[in-house]
Amino acid sequence: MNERRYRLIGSTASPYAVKLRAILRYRRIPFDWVIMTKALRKQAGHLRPNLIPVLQYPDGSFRGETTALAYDLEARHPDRSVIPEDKAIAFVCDLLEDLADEWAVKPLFLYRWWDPEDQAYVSRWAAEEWSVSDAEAGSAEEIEHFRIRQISRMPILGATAENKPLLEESYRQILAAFEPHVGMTKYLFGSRPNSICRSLSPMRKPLRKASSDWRSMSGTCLMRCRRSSIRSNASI
Ligand SMILES: N[C@@H](CCC(=O)N[C@@H](CS)C(=O)NCC(=O)O)C(=O)O
Repeated sequence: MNERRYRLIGSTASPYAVKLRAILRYRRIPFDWVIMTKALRKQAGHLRPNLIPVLQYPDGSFRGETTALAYDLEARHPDRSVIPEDKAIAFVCDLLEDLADEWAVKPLFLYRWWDPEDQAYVSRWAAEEWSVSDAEAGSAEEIEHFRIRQISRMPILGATAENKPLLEESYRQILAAFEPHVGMTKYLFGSRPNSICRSLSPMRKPLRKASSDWRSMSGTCLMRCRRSSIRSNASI
């Protein structure tokens, strides 16, 4: 490993990995993007909880939890901060980031794993990069293992038939609430990207790819989050 660089170990199928990648890119912190292999899973196996992504620091240590990592990176690298200077706005930003990380992931999970068409698409995509079984990455066995694994986790995320209307409605409400505040030339809370843009924007990508419902929403604020990310050199 290059002594001076971070390594972000994740998967393009993980919104949290893509969130942290956008932060590192926008903040111009040198890093390498690495797919989570079985060997790397073992190396980072001591982390609790053991999730994706993992950031390997230049000193070789592994750490998890994207929000905690984003704050630690703020302490270590002062330039191009994604935390608003005004403390009240920074608090609201934190709250909305929490909404994206802890709630928006529920409709995401539902949209990914509800329809057989979406299940097939996402399991093919993620099984190349996630390595959750002993089967070869990307093999038919790994794809099926991943599909069954994720579907079995739907109740844990609350993505059940009972909750489906609620999750879909709350997702539409989140989009509607953000809609007036995001544009090609404006970010939430100011003139530059912040942590909520970084957190919410990756939710768009899996949803766009996975969900037929999402296809009709492609002109929404999350799409503009994506375009503004590209403009600010923080492409997700
Ligand atoms: N709060 C964590 C959430 C990370 C997370 O839930 N990652 C998912 C993938 S998107 C994961 O690793 N799930 C467990 C698994 O699939 O084994 C963070 O921000 O890093």
